[in-house]
Amino acid sequence: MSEPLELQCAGRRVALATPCVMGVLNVTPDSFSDGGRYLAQQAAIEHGLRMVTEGATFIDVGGESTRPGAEPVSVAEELARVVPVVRALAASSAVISVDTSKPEVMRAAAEAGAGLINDVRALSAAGALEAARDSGCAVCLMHMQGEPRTMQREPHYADVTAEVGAFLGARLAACESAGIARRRLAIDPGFGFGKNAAHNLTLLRQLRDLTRLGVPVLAGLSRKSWLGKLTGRDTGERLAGSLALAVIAALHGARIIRAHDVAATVDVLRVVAAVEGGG
Ligand code: 9MG
Repeated sequence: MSEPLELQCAGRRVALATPCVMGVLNVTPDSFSDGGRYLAQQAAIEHGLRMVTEGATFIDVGGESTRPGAEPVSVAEELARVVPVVRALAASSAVISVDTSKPEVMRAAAEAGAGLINDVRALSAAGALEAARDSGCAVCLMHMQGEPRTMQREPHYADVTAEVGAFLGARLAACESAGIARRRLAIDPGFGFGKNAAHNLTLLRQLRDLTRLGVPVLAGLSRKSWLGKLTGRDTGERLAGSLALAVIAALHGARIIRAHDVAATVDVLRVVAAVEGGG
């Protein structure tokens, strides 16, 4: 089965004939400086608008960190962080994605104008399938082994690509049974989410296998800690490595690349599209 070249995001159809960029926008306490929540949100909105001008097709707004070791936040706190930013960016030309696993946040973000739900728990929380279905948003279903607090302790697979593929296939089926049409669905192997460097490299080499599930594949590779291990670089110095991974993922079939450095990632994907398209 070949994957479709578009994604239905609430009222909008997003073309994915060539790979595009999802810009990362974190609205978490490390982004709340001395100015407090309001100023942090204003800065986040400006940053989001900058990523739109740099060519992001999606902006992924997240209010709860999913880094290894991260602690959960309450529904009320996540709503307060995320909803004003989604509402402010919804009028932009990008599709606003909300990075959440909480049904209440999915519903409020959709109400505020989000077009995509990016769930690292693949709609496994009670009520999440129904909230996503009712929202009309597209959904990205991600694979994770374990939970962010502990997922990197001892990840284990017999065959990482087969296990990730089986999980994502089952979640696609659950979404369809719940009434979420396939044209609204994308999948993500979840690089770094309960995976060591060898698992991530295998998944990247075999990414094409996941496209056979028949929906667009999203890859989040930007600045991840396993890239730090490969290159010996700190977070702020991982641009070259992140771009290399973005190019490889696109060549292996990824249609959406989740990235911090939007302008540079848009450029490399334009080059990939020109080479692959023969243009
Ligand atoms: C929220 N988030 C952090 N990393 C991610 C990744 O690799 N994929 C997706 N879909 N979301 C992510």
